[in-house]
Amino acid sequence: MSADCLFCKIVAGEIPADVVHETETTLAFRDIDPKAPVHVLVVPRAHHPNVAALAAGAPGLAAEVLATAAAVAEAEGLTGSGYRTLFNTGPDAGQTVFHVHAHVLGGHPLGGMA
Ligand code: DGP
Repeated sequence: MSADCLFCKIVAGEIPADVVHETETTLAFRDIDPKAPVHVLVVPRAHHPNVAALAAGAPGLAAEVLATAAAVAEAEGLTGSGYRTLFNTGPDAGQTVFHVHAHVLGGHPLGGMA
């Protein structure tokens, strides 16, 4: 756990979240400011600041985050219509919480990438 990390506090249960899926190593919860009908964040329980650090330091855990994202999409009924999984990395991408998280977005047409 990293001090003053919002998502570490959610993982620890110190801050409430609408959890939709969890595994031994990952947690998935609804985004507080959803950008689509389904907007779920998937985090590893362990603190890594971004996806590059996660992939370099714990590639198996990176795969588990992606597997949880796929399980969330399945559970939310998105696999037929499609969905988007994305990681923002750094300020130019709009990353605001520096505990790596996959956004899982779907439930309506998402349009092209910016
Ligand atoms: P990003 O911009 O990629 O760092 O995404 C951070 C997301 O985290 C953003 O979509 C809003 C969400 N978020 C921020 N604070 C909270 C919170 O306290 N609870 C939940 N569930 N989501 C949060």
